[in-house]
Amino acid sequence: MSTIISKQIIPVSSLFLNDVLEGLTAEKKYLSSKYFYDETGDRIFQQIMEMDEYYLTDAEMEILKHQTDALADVIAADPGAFDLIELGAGDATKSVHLLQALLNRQLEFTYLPIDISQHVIEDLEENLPKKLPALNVEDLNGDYFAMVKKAKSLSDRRKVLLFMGANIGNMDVAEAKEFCKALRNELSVEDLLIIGFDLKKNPRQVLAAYDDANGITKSFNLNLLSRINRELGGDFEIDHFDHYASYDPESGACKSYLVSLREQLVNIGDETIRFAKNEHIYMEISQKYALEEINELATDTGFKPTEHFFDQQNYFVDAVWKV
Ligand code: AVJ
Repeated sequence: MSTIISKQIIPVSSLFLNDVLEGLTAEKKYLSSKYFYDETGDRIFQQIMEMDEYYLTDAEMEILKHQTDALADVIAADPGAFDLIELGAGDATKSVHLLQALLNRQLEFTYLPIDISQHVIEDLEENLPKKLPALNVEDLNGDYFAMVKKAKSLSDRRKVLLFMGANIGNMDVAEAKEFCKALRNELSVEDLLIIGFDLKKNPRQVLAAYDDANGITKSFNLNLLSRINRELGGDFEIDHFDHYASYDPESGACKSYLVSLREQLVNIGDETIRFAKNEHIYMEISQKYALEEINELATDTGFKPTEHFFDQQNYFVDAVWKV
């Protein structure tokens, strides 16, 4: 016998369509960078991480490779079993080093990776057991908060949250504050957050990472227009848009835009969207922080910053925040 439980399923594409139309009919046009990561976007992001200009990946990799033991010490300071929840796990190439160190210590934990890319999670599901056969993995695909709540409902073990890779940079400072507050509300005293920030540095170096000579970041941004064409039946002429990146060393905001190279009409579903010549679409923020700003964010949102792990060049920091 089988029971059919009827539940309303909102297809991802209708959320995607709603968000796209909301952004492109707004007075100042914008699209959400969370939609960059379809299969093509995932591939282009891999290329970004391999670019000479994109210093972030190497910097954080150096931290995870060379300070693995110190990081593991922080996590193992509390002797109890735990859930290690990684928000935005990606392909986990960086976290693998930490996971290995935790396994070596024979700590009792389950790794729960979360990513907005379905494709990335499927990859991880297949490849992680090959790399780390002893690891207990439970995949959580979906929204960060829904998944943290779900993890809490699955077990009452203490939670160690990883939010690395400067993923928090994709929020502006106000959004980051709301996010950290909300995260804090989900956590209890024995829980831990390890969070990665890209630090303010020479403005030319920051800008180059988002305005690379080979146009990989440009194609990363343009891919979202192609994705709208593919999935929502849009008719963007990709060649009629250019990419523009800017960095403001004062605020630390690094922003990406697409610029319409001519006056043009674009159809998406039943909507027609008009672009003036040189009109821009705001695509993404990659916020950079000074250490004082990071600590302020922690204390303003109810966390206690306890340790900081830097790469040798001080490009990047993985901060440990306690509740
Ligand atoms: C994945 C959010 C860390 O902002 O540096 C890279 C995404 N965008 N190049 C970043 C990205 C353009 C990246 N994060």
